[in-house]
Amino acid sequence: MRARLFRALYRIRRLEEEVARVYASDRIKSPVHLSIGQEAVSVGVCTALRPDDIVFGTYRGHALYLAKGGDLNAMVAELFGKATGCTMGKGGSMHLIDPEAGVMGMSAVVGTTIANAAGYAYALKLRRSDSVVVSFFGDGATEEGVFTETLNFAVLKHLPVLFVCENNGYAIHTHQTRRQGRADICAKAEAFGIPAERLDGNDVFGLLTRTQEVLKSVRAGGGPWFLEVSTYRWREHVGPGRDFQLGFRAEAECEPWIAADPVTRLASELSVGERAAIEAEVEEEIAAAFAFAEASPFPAPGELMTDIFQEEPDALAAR
Ligand SMILES: Cc1ncc(C[n+]2csc(CCOP(=O)(O)OP(=O)(O)O)c2C)c(N)n1
Ligand SMILES: [Mg+2]
Repeated sequence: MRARLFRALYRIRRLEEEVARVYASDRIKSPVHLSIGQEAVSVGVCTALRPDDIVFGTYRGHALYLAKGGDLNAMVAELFGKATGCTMGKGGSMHLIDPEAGVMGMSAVVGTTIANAAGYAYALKLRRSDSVVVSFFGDGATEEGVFTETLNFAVLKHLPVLFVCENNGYAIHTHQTRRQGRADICAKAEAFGIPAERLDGNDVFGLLTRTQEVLKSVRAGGGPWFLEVSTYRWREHVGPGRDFQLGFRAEAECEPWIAADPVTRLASELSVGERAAIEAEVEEEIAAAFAFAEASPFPAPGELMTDIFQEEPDALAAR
């Protein structure tokens, strides 16, 4: 399991470092919200999921997409705006989707996919499926009305949904304590009658184990559960660089998170040979994905207006 978790973490870290490196070349056609520093949240939780379980995420979704098994080539091609991308080059980094892997979508609009996740969970329940849905969102999203409305609906309908709040302390440049009168996100969930607990986002084993335990209850019809996972964003809110020079947070605040980085920690716990083999495989896979994206065509001009909205059934039938 250690090698598997290291591989998943290292793969996401290196992919995003490559995205950051290539970004200046303008090959990447959409804004990028990097998860560097936050990878263990997606990896810990998703490693506990079955392939037929479903996830919904946010514009900061590279880690989630890859941790749940989303196709790497289609992701990089999507960032390049190519026709081979996971939304045919029309969604970019903020709208990754891979239905076959159970990655049902991400959105640039803060909070929206929380309700989408509950809707999907409602459908699963009506179909008597024992798959579960995991809804990932940030601490800022808990200030949106849709968050509270969805929690209330989920608990009333006893939905098979796990809410995972990736609390990185900030919404863009504003700290949680300057945005929330009571900076206690678990308390918000508990107020609706949902069991909630706070976990360490650098403890990938702890996240995996606790998610496995919690999902037993969610899968068995026990209703929603809530995890608030403490984590930290190392880079700027959007873009490839750092933002400590802006003055809204001190670089010293990041240092303990870097010191506890699970990518480095797990690497040091593997044998030299095992680590080198994993790293070489991952580097090859990432290089191949960038080459695939580079070689892929842009969508044809005639594709400009296709696949951009769901037509009404009547309009489809009239064709
Ligand atoms: C409905 C809505 N309001 C505001 C924004 C602008 N916005 C983009 S990201 C963001 C911060 C969200 O912070 P958080 O939920 O903590 O996620 P993080 O970026 O930290 O991962 C805001 C306010 C938006 N995209 N959508
Ligand atoms: Mg945040």
